[in-house]
Formats: sequence, structure tokens, C-alpha cells
Amino acid sequence: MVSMAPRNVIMQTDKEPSATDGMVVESDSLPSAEVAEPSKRRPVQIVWRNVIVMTLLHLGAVYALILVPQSHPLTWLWTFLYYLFAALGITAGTHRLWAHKSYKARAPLRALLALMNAAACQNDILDWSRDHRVHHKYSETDADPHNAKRGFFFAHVGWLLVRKHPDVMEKGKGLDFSDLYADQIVMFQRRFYFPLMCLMCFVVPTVIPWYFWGESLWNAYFLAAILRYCVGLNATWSVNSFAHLWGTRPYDKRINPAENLSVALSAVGEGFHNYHHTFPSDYATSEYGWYLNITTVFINCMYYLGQAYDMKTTPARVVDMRKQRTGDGSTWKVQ
Ligand code: ST9
Ligand code: ZN
Ligand code: ZN
Repeated sequence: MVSMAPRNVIMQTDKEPSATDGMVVESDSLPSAEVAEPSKRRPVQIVWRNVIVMTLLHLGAVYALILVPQSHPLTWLWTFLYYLFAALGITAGTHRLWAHKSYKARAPLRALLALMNAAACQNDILDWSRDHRVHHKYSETDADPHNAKRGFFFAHVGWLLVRKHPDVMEKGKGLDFSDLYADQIVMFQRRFYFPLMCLMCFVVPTVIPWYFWGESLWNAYFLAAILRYCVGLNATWSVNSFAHLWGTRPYDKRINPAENLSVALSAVGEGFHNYHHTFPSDYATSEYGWYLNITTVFINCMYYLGQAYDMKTTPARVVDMRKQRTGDGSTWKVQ
């Protein structure tokens, strides 16, 4: 039964964060680093190659919409399923497994997640996890790669179009990434990232509809590769932009990350961002387990298949105490 929470979870307590983790268990610290006034910031260095690639990608995605009516319905279904496949490579893979170590996975699952992750083309696992750990540790400061204090556009996509603030590298160097460097699957994916990414993000989604149901390569490429990739990127970026700016803050009203229902739906369960920043080691990223959370359902399935284990959860008592102490008093769960 997917809907039941796994029994042998590691119960997360309100113990002190481990210094070697680079992550906190229950986050109670507000960012300490100073956010420079815009006038004191060094001028941003635009990376024009990224601007051009992202512009072309978005134009390609708009063009793909025109092709939808003339495409095979199975291509629509394939595009949707491949969206989930790649999204889970980010959420269950880079995010909850590698960046947060919120559960453990056996080698076959890690290998599968590395492939799924390449299908999402969001940088290799090491780069993604490294930036994400720095994001949690130094949220909303100049050391945060997608610092939401620099505005919606910067948090959404702008951060990928300019050179990083020096604080990102400087503060990042103080965190421990040894577990990532020690994971042979992570290092293999990094070494062969370019061919793996081309294969999984562009070749496989294009060739399958052409081979199995005679879709044109043109339609398959624009729908299952370009449109799917572009929507996946925007859903992911929405966690950094929308869910860092708008929503409720039932767990910690002092931080920007918020519970955002639309983001939770499009980002397959990653919109419970106030909870996630408060309890970053919780494998479900939410107080409500698998509710509106496809990623948690997926990890639970992997648990029943013997591939995922040692999932960390937060006891309800700790969550309730934290809500009373620092929450905004809101509750939004749709019954
Ligand atoms: C993309 C990623 O879209 C999206 C991530 C979003 C995160 C979301 C979080 C939300 C969580 C929930 C998940 C929801 C998922 C939902 C899914 C639904 C579908 N620490 O980076 P470089 C050092 S990618 C320590 O080149 P520049 C390091 O030594 C999209 N050190 O900086 C590094 O060298 P190396 C596709 C760090 O030159 C060196 O600095 N990709 C750190 O300023 C240089 O690093 C793109 O569009 C750190 N954190 O360039 C652009 N960072 O790596 C790809 C760096 O050799 N990126 N160092 O060790 C780029 O082109 C460049 O990175 C740049 C900055 C231009 C953005
Ligand atoms: Zn996170
Ligand atoms: Zn965040």
C-alpha cells in the first residue's frame, strides 16, 4: 500500500545539526550573512550564452504548443509521463536523496535516479546538490545562489543567466560535500553528464514516440523534449521564486519560504516550502506525508521494493511545538 507511511522510519528529533552534514535537522537560525544593498553590489556579469539558450528554449516551447493539436494523443501521454520521470529525478533524486540525505537508496535506485536526473537537464547531481545545500544554509543572502531578496526574476531564472555572487563560492567552500564526492554514481554521472543528458533529455523522449506509434520526429522533439523540459524547468524554478515569496508560513513566519499549493502540484510535491526549510531532513518535505506529494508516494513505493530505506520523518509533537512557537497560525490543507 503506497498510501501508508513506511514503518521503519528514523525518527527525527530536535537535536543539534551535525557539523559534517552541511544541513540542519530542524532549522531554527535566521540567515546571518548580510545582504548587500543593490548599490554596493558588484555589477552583474551576464552570461549571454545562457540568455540565448533560455530564450530559444522558451520560444521553442511556445512553438510546441502550436503542434499539440496535430500530434498523436499517445505523444501527449508520453510527454506527461516523461515529465514525471524527469521531475522525480530531481525531487526524489538530487533534492531529497543527494542534497538532503533524507533517506538512503540502494545502488540500482541511485543509478535509475541519476538517469532520471539527466532527463531533467538541471546540471549534474553534484552541482545541483552543492548549490542547494548552500541555498538552505544561507537562504535569502548573497551566498544563496538564487537569493529571493534580489527579486522574482532573479530567483526564478535570472540567477542562471549571470555569474554567481562571490559569496556563493566562498560560503559554499565551508560546507561538506564529501558524501557526494564519495558516491561513485554521482561521480560517474558528473563525468559523463553531457552525453547522458543529451540522450535522456532529448534523444530518448524524441525517438520513443517515433518508433512505437509513428509520431513525426519533429512533433516528438518539440513536445516531449523541448516543451516538457521547459515546463519542468519553470516548475522547479517556481519553488525558488513563487514559493519563496508567496504563501502561508504555518511553521516559521520569520522566513520567506512558504506553503504554496500551485507549486506543490506542478513540482510533484515540492511546494511545502515553509515546512521544508523548517525541517529540511524530512523525506516527505511535508507534514502531510504522501498528500499531494507524488515524490513521497514514489519513495514509499521504492521502500516497499526494498530500494529506499532509513527515511527521516519529523515527529508530530515536534511539528506542533514548532507551529506554536514560530508559525503564523495559518493552515491550508484542502480536506
Ligand atoms: C537549473 C537548476 O535549472 C535548477 C535548480 C533549482 C533548485 C530548486 C530548489 C528547489 C527544491 C525543490 C526541487 C523542486 C523540483 C521540482 C521538479 C518539477 C519538474 N558551493 O557554477 P559556476 C565554485 S539548471 C561551492 O560555473 P559561475 C566551484 O568551484 C538549467 N562552490 O559559477 C565551481 O567550479 P566546479 C540548465 C561553488 O562561473 C566554480 O565555483 N543550466 C558553488 O559564476 C564555478 O561555478 C543552466 O541554465 C557552491 N554552491 O557560473 C546554466 N558554486 O563546478 C548552468 C560554484 O568546477 N549554469 N562553486 O567545481 C551556468 O552556466 C553557470 O553555473 C552560471 C554561473 C553561469 C549560472
Ligand atoms: Zn531543499
Ligand atoms: Zn528554498
